[in-house]
Amino acid sequence: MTKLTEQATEQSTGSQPWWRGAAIFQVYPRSFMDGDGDGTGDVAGIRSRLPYLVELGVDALWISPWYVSPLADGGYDIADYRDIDPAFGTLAEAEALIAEGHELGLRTIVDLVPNHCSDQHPWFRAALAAAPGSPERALFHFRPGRGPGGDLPPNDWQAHFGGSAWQRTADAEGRPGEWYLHMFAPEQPDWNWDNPAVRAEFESILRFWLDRGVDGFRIDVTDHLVKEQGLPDSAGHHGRPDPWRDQEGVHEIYRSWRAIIDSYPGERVFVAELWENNPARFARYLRPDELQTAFNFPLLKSAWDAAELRDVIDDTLSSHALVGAPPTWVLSNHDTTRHVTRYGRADTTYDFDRAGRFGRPVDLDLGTRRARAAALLTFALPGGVYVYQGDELGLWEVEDIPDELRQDPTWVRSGHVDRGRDGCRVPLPWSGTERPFGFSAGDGDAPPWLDVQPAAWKDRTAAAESGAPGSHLELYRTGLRLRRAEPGLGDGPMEWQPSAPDVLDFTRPGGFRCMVNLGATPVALPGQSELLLASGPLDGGLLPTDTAVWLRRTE
Ligand code: TEU
Repeated sequence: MTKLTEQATEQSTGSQPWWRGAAIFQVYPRSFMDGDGDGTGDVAGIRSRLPYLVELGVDALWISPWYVSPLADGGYDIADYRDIDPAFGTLAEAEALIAEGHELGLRTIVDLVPNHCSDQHPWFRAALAAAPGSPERALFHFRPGRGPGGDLPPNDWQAHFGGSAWQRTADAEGRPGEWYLHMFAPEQPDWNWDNPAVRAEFESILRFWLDRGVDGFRIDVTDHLVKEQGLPDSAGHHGRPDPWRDQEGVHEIYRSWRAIIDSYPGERVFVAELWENNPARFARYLRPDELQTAFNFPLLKSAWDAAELRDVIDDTLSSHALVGAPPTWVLSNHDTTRHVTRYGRADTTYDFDRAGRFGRPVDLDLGTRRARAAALLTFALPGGVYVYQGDELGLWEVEDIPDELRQDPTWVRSGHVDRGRDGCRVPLPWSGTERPFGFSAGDGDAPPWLDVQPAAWKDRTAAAESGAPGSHLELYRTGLRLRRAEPGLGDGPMEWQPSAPDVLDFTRPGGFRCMVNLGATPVALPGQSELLLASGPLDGGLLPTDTAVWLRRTE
């Protein structure tokens, strides 16, 4: 492993920036590793596992929010953007983590949440205490209500977590007053990005973390910051972007951020979280003077179906090619059903309304086999790749969480219809045969904050899988190591090979070839090729169903 200083020297001699082909590991801090035994994952826990991430073979970690937060939305409700929540540790520990990562050749990307803050943020507390029309309220979107007595929300926008996107305020005597906008939970008021003070504050927050050595920012709901002037109803809004997202003005913000990040040494990067289906609209965020990369969802949303995956891959390549940005590939994250479970159901498409899918039969062996093949597929595709914590262990969604333990606000906000995202946020199993499987170290012995690990995870701990031939973890380690060593992988071209309709078959430079069989019957492997890696057992010269191989041409 080379230190980052040495890598920077190599890069300055002409190779591509690291982020064009990086493997990035997502840490959800609450559930990654608890270093002090209080049952909540923390910065000390992440630091203790940096060697694990080095051995896994990733280039960077992206850390979901670790800032001061009441955790009304798992940390995506920030009360202080410049400090670490005491439950997670201290700012000094965060700085130490960034520095230790660099020593080990690992970069750190932090999560920036600029669309909204926490209702406990001092600026929002001040806004609530101030009068309508005050400068304090102008930092957010406060409006009088409609209808008699202002009893109706100012417009018809719906919050993503359910219900109206507006919350009514009350004064000290309990008299109802203005409403404020929250596109997510009521505890997450939206900032008013038309206000120069908000822009200045976030530029300062960017510099705060850049000064502490972070290598980049993942930007939460990238397209939401600017709202359409006048906050019009969404009904009858046909033919234009939704009034709460993808407004022209958002691009100016990202151009100014890009100038800031480029003024710092090293190759620092933005990652845009973008749920945008229109390829041309999507690409606009990745123009050369805006954000360098996006966290890209189409593959995650695609069924386990060769034709659909081929289309998604082609569309992803062409939308990124419009602006010369590197594609990225994602199978799971902290908001979505773990893909071992998704691929183990009869219907493998992603379900936005997860309520409909919950509790349907899952064949975990099938899902695991497909997840292994999908890992080799994503590692072989052009561009960057994301690994969500636990993907590398083959963890599945925990669907049998007792209702009273559910923490995700979507559960309550949806009127107990959407069972939420807790099932992919269960504390990781590290070692041992008993729950909590080494999740907590240190003096404390508190149970995990979400104490629902399945007993069967005794076979899915990092310790159990480490060194075990054929384990999920060893497949990831070998795959990521080969990916790094293969000059044709990461950023660069790919070429589809003629194949049966249910087979994905493509080559990369240097004689590298990836084949994935999604059909019902085994297919013949090509001659004159050396086997580099297989996601599962091969059947002589045949590639079985739901299996992927990496090959190299030998002629
Ligand atoms: O998610 C953005 C987002 O659009 C999600 O609401 C997504 O559609 C949903 O979770 C799918 O199930 C980001 C964060 O990743 C998420 O954790 C936060 O809750 C949300 O923003 C608000 O900050």
